[in-house]
Amino acid sequence: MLDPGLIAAENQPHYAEHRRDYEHLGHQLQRCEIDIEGVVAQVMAFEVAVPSWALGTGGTRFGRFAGPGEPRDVFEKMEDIALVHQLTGATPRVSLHIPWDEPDDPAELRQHADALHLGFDAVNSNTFQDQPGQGHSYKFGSLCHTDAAVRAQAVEHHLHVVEVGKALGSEAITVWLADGSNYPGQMHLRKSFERVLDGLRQVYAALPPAWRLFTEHKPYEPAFYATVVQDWGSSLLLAQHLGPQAACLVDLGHHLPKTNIELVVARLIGAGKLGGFHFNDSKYGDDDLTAGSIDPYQLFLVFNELVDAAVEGVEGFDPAYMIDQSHNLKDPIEALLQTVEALQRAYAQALVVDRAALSDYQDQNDVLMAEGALTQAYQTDVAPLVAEARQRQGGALDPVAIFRASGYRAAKADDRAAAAYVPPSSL
Ligand code: RM4
Ligand code: MN
Ligand code: MN
Repeated sequence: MLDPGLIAAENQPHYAEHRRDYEHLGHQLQRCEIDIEGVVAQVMAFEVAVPSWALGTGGTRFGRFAGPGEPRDVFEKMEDIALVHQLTGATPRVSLHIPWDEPDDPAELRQHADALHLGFDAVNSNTFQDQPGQGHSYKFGSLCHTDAAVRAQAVEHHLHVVEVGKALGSEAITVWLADGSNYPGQMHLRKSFERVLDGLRQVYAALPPAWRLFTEHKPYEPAFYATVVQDWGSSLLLAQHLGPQAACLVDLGHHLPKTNIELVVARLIGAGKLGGFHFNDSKYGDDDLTAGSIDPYQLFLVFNELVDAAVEGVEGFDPAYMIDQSHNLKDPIEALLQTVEALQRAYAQALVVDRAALSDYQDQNDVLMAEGALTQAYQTDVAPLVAEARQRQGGALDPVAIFRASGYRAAKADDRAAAAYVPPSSL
């Protein structure tokens, strides 16, 4: 954690300029009858969970280029997440991957989290790899497998993940299944789905009452021909069959190029089954790039649907926000600081949409003005508002600048020299 004096807004060289920019934006928004203070308050309340697997440098199946001072275990990953939270005021929870970051002693990790003022968000299961000592292989699937013993082992793993989550204070499990096939004929398309549903029913039955179960779809990879939970329709079927505690998770990178993701989001909200997000961005596939780096307009349009549902007070609308990224080239802490800013920016832009005007234009079929209501908000430079919200939350006006000036990474490169970071075995 950094010295609060280093972060304090009034100690920053550009503080006076920031105040002027913020006031100017306030006047600009006032002309559209938007109160900047109300928007700031909502941005301040925005929270997003950080995945434990995003703190080490990522990689691809072709290689991984390690950075200095990577966290060597989940305790050190939590330290880095606490720093992201200190600088942004927006990341108070961690989403753990089991077994990649499974603690030997969950109570000890929970204490560590308490000391860092962090909590735990959804826990993530992993039946896409075989673990050492495991009785059965997932080579041909887990919950969809033709062999009941493999399916039972996969159910058992999920029950274990729920137990770990309970000990940590999580209240949700995210299930992403790699299950699928590479060739036509390899897998019975209908029956494999039935088997997955049957397994998830057993997991669902073990959920504590306050818990939610998120089903996460993905079109392909590692299965290249047919993935069992390949699209939002399959995910919705699962969530609807399972019951009220189940809902769908939308990973922004899990769509084929040009898919209208905001429409997917709108459908799931309409069905009362939007459980949450894995934020990231992509150009071609599940690239896990920084949110908003490739298509910031799409990110805005997704947030526009979220704000629309919140303003309308859609019943049961309460999505969980999580990041799911792999930082192969950027410093992971810097990439996360940038991600939080991109999310808050898209959210703030969605908050300044003139919804009454938009609704009128839609009713009148005034295409140009309806589109303009969105682009006007999207083109508003909300950066001063986001910075103001961040510093009122105790965060930094310019998180990356403070991080770079702090020497944190260099200090960790010394402290953490003794043992190397062990990347997830998928890399
Ligand atoms: C998957 C999916 C899951 C994530 C794994 C590592 O593609 O996005 O959410 O846990 O990758
Ligand atoms: Mn994901
Ligand atoms: Mn993914």
